Order: sequence, then C-alpha cells, then structure tokens
Amino acid sequence: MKKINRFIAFAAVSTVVMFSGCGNTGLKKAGLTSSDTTRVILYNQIGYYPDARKVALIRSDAAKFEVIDANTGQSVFKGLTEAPEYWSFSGDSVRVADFSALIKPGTYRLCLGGSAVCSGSFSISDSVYTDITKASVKALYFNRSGYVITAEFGSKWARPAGHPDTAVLVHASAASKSRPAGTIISSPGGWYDAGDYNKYIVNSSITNYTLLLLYQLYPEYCRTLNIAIPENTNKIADVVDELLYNLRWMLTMQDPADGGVYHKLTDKAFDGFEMPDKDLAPRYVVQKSTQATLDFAAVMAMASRVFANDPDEELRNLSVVCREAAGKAMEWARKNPDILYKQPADITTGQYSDTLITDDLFWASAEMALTEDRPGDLPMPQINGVVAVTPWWQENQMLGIISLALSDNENFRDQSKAAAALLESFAGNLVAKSEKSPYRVSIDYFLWGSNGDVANQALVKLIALKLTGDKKYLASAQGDVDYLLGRNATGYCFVTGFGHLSPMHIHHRPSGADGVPEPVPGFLVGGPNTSVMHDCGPVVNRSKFPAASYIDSECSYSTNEICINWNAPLTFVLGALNSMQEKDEE
Ligand code: 9MR
Repeated sequence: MKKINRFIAFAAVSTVVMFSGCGNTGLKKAGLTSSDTTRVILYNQIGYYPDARKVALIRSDAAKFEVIDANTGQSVFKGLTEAPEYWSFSGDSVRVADFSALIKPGTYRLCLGGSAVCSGSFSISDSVYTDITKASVKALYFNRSGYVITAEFGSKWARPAGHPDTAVLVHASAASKSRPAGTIISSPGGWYDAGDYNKYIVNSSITNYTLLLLYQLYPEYCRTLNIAIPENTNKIADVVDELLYNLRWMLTMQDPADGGVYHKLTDKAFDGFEMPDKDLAPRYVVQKSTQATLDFAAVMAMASRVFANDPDEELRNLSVVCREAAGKAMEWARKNPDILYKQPADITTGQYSDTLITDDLFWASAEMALTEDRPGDLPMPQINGVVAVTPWWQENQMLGIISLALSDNENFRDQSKAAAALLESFAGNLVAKSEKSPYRVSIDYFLWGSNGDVANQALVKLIALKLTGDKKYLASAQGDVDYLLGRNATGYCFVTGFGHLSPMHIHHRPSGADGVPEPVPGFLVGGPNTSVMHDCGPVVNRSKFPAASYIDSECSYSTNEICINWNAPLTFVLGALNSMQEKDEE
C-alpha cells in the first residue's frame, strides 16, 4: 500500500476556511487560499478550451457562484446556480453552475456565494489537454511487458524489464499437432493488460483499434504529438510507435500452422504486488478461441487499412503482414465458429470470455470486407440487425459500425449510410440522456470499468460530430470529459497524476511495489460501480449508490484498477479534441 494517506495528500494542497461574505472578497481580505475539501463543488479539475461548454455541479444550497482569477483573486464571472436535481445513481442532488460565457484564457477557481468555499484551480486555455493526452499514451509505455523503463524516459518510475516471454509454454488447452502441450514458443512485447502482468487478445484488440482510429482520423495531429518514449526520434508518430508495441505482440499470438489465435498469455494465477522482474512464474499461452481470433482478425484488418498508404515504408510493409494475418485468422474462425473460451481448471487469471460472439463476428466481417474491398461480404441485413450499444470488450459490434460509417469507399455507400444512420441515432440518444441527467452525462449503468464506458460514449459522440458537424455532440462529449476529470459524485479526477484530488493507491502492481509514493501517472482508473462490493474485505463499506461507489484503495480491483482498454478511449477523446482545437474544425 502507498504510504501517503489520501486525506493527508489532499489536505496538503488545500485548507478549508469558512467565513461569511462572498468568497472572493473574503479570500482577498484574509489573504488566504481556501479550497473545497468537502467536495461540495464538483468540477473538471484540469479545465476547458475557451469556447467549450463549462459546467460545474454544486452539492449545496448556494444560489450564487462566482469565478475568480486564481492569481489575483479578482472576480471575473458571477452567476446563479440552477435548481437542485436528484440523481438516483449517486443518491444526491446537484445544482448546475454554468460559466460557459467565460472565455478568457487564464487560471481560475469557482467560489460559492455566501461562503469561502472555492474549488481548486483549473485552466481555460487552448492547450489545456496537451499534457494529460500525452500522459495517457505514456501510461501504456509504462505498462510495456518485457521492457526496461529507463530513468531517461521513466524518471522516478524507472524499473527493470520483466516477463521477456521469449520462452512461453503451450498450455494443454492450447495444444495442437504441431505444438503439443509444453512446446516452448516466443511471444515477447505487448502491454500488461492492467494492474496484473498478463496479456489478453480480446482486450488488446479493442484497445489497439481505438488508438488506430485516432491515427486514422487525425494523422497530422498524431505526428505532432511528441511523447517522451524511446522511439520519439524515428519517423513514425509516437502514438503509433506505442500501439505497435502491442500490435506486434498480438501477431505472435497467432499459430502459424492454422491461423487460430491464443486467447491469452498468462501466469497460472495472479501474482502478488511485486515488480515485473520479480515475477518468475512460468508463462503460458492458453486455448485458441473464436472470440479472440475474430477480434484479432478485426484489428489486423483495421491496421492493414490504416497503414496501407502511410508515408512510412515500415508501416506500409506492416500493412501487408497484418492483412495476411487477418485473412488467416478469419479462415480459422470460419472453420471453428463456436469455440468459446473456457477457463482451464489450473488457470485463474482474467477471462475476457463471452457466450455471445455474434458481435465479434460482425466486427471482424465488417473490417475484413472493408480491407478486402468486398462489399458483397457484408449484406445490408447484417448492418440493419446490429443493436447499438456503447462499445466495450464484450460488445464490440459498434467498432464495425464506426469503421463502416467513416468509410469513403464508394463501393460501400449503402453500408456506410446505414452504419452512419445507426451511429447518429445512438449518439443522439446519448446526447438526449446527458441533457436530462442531473450530472450532465449519458451514463446510466455502472459496470466494472464504468469510466471506460463514459470515455467510449464520448468517443461515439465525437464520431457523430465528425459525421454531421453538429456541435451538440461536442458539448455532450465535453460533459463526459468533465465527469472523468472531476465532475462526478466522488470528486476525484480519475486520471493518476492529474487534478487536485487524484487516485493515489491504484490497483497496479508496479505502482504498489516501486516504493514511489505517487502512482504511475496518466492512467484512468476503472471507476465507481457496485459489482464487487467487498474487494477490500467484509468490513470496508462502499456507497450503495453505483456512481458514488468508489474507493481509492489498492485492494479495490473492481473500482481502482487501471486497464489499457480504459486508457485508449480517453486518449482518443482527448486527442480528437486537441486535434479539432488546433485546426479549429471538426
Ligand atoms: O474489465 C473487465 C470487466 O469487464 C470484468 O467484469 C472483470 C471480471 O471478469 O474483468 C475485467 O478485466 C480485468 C481482467 O480480467 C484482468 N486484468 C484486469 C482487468 C481489469 O480489471
């Protein structure tokens, strides 16, 4: 466990000073800084672009608020809060404080009228999300498996390499004629999935797709996004270098003999909270599954398309390799359409299993048809039959819809139109939900990884914005960003290393074992939900309200773990916003 207690860490940056009178005047007269330790003011702790919608939430009776310049204490905006609204998911009532009209760049705090309760500082600036976007990509670098994190790139989070994965055992469940159980294969690289040291194809697929999508839509922006990773000086965009670290590992998970893809590469059981190089347990590739093979085919087909005409020769060459790998995987999946993943008795790590894999089939079919330019392979009824849901690892059909909707291949005109209509209608419903929600977000279900769902809803809205140019999608996506960065029922900015109240005790083995008080930065934690109420033991109680049921404790794997598939949509959303802001266009 981290040595710094959360309360102490927070108290160090803030002190509550309550006195009568307007916050601004009082603060100035007293020459004091005060802050809202009781989390009455829920706000985006990083900030906003000048022209963004700016909404904070107030959990008190305050009828008036003002925004002050954080440096001078001068009041720059005065407003009235809206009537309180009760949110059944958080069990509390909040008032909207809208200060969208404040557009002047600066550093500010929001104070409640009639008291000295003020938020911490936040910025209004054109480059407000630059650092956090870079950090969200860098977090994946920190999770590289089989890789030394040097002090040059990792500063205090430097660590030796662990899990070379150059001698991995074929588990009995994965045995084949050419690779009987116990065969040793090499499968190095890739990212650790999360707080554990295992690598899973299903989750890698959606994660890699999401980052490829960022590069597909905003290649110029990606090329200017400089991240301090060792590949920084090569000609490839850093975010692509980072995603290649995992994509190349994925390629090694395909059995060259038949095209089938192993579901995961793993220890037999989760190990303790130790550094990667201390975990010397044998590693296994486990069972080929149809789900993993279809997801693999989908992301390889996508990668092949995205890199096909890249200015970089290495990526164009990789495009050919990915296309071939996708084709072989699809062939295997056609021959083996229903091999569900079944956790072997001696393996207890993450499952990423599913009993319904029609979504995976649709996603792979759509990506393959686009890559091979075979519209006939994707008849219209298949698209019309898709049920729109927020994409996540278990229901990934919308990824195929996104690819189709964005396609400019004339041969897919009908499919593309239908996909765009489906996506717009779904995104429109999300916007309508956020407009009605007291917390101004679309999320109305809280599963393990709810923050990933919020980020993916923002992603869908930004795709709808791209397709239509309608700014309502942008305003609603901003609400999702605000939520993730602090305007939520817990008051936490959910990205490590950012905000005034940020997770300190994440369920992440390196962060727990490295002796550094601060967690590895740039990770989005899973967030509130009630699916596992007692991951910290029977005596630790969490809120029964799902949107508030979060605890910043290392033991809370169900709310405070980090995971590659939650970071990827955060990177997409922030990157897309940055790119649009820089170019001032959709
Ligand atoms: O994100 C996954 C979540 O949807 C599941 O409910 C949960 C339990 O199966 O597993 C989560 O994924 C974990 C994976 O199994 C192992 N690595 C850590 C992942 C995030 O907690």
